[in-house]
Amino acid sequence: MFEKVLIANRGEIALRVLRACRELGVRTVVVHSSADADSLPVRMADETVRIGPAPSRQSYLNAAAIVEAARQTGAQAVHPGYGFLSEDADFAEICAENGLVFIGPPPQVMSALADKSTARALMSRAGLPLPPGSVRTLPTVAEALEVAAEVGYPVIVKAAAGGGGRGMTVVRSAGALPRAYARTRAAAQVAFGDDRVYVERYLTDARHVEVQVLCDGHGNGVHLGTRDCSVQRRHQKLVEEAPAPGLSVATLATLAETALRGALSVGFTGAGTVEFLVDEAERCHFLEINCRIQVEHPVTEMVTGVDLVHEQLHIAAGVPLRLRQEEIRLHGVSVECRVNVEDPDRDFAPAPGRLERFRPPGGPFTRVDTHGHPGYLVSPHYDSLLAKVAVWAPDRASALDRLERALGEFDIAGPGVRTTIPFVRRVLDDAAFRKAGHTTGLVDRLLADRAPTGAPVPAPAAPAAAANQPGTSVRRTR
Ligand code: MV4
Repeated sequence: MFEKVLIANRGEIALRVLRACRELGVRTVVVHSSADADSLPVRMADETVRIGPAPSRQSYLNAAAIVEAARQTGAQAVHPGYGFLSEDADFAEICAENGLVFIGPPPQVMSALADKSTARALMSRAGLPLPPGSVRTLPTVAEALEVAAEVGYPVIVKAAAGGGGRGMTVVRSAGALPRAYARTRAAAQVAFGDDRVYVERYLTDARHVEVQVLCDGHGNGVHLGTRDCSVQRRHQKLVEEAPAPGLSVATLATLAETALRGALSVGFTGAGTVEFLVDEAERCHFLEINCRIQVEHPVTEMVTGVDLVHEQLHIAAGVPLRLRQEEIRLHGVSVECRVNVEDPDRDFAPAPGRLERFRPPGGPFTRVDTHGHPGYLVSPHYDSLLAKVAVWAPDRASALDRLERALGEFDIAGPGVRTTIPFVRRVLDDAAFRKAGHTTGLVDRLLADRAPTGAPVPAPAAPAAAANQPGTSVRRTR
């Protein structure tokens, strides 16, 4: 195992990785921006290095400064967390050139999978089912029209360099395609410096289901079951659960096996996520592979008992996989929600500020991953994720009840601070969601159901209102 690992991230995931390192007797170096000098991961690290000012470009995305911090401190490996440099093949390459282990797959695998069109071709070759569409990118609008006519409308134009919902446009008819095609290419050129696009049939009313895999550098791999991440707003997940509900045992097994086969076929190593869309007939369609630890990894940890960050560290250190597939058993249900400092009543606009009160939930089978604390100043410079609340229970209904209970305990308050908790509670209350009958359209439906701006907002049910505003004078007897 490594003696010292540099954590090239911030917030809750920096803490999560730090804790795994500590459990394995690995010393930690936390790099940070000026804005995070007083943050919990910095306070808890063995060593810290300030790598730049608040803006991410000059700090958490500053590869040269991170490599220099590793050199100065003698760190042997870099854990990139999620976001920032976690899926940057060039950064992985720079680490290798400087004698540092990048905790993730080899750079060539990362860059092959980062190109969604290449990923499609590779996975198709490995036998994974794809949404109908073109495997090659389409350099002319004529070819795009041809593919769209073959697969039928609606279609989705996707940037090869995109991913995670960035750089895609849904097109309902041939008349609308030329403009959407041109617009997607132009936007991709600006965002990624790469304007190649491809066309797929757009699958409506599907679920977003993903499979967690772990692969070592010796050709071994295991899958750790499925997660449903259909509850998304503008491709930001709000609620995630494991295992994916409402699917047959056969579908779940097929998803897990094909995902692992796909990952192993390209020499994937480390912790990865293979994303699928599952339609009403439970047909599965490969979307993309993510090469990082994901925000929603705790739900998989809670149903498998496997510490995914421990496994990432062992794999990166060259240790053969310590798990055999038959040892991985799924037990019960875990549901997680994200607590973002955003105002659901103002189109989820960032609502950062000083946390005058911060009291996370506790209790049985309740895990809170957060870097928040009373007095913490949430910076406007970064992602708005403040906490994740994940619960476990023997069955889905009990897990949802437990998450409701936990969210009711969460007391977060400060001037200008708002959170996504009230919105997540509407999701948990939704009848279709409760029955596991929801699709990726759930969030838009909930947002459309709301009173238009300017109209009186209906008062929420009394228990929810009271639980949402701890510290008000409302008190109910038990
Ligand atoms: C799709 C799709 C439907 N059809 N591709 C979004 C994230 C990225 N990994 C791929 N995504 C999607 N790709 C085809 N051919 C639906 C999604 C999608 C989605 C779309 C609209 C609203 C919410 C969504 C949530 C998950 C996935």
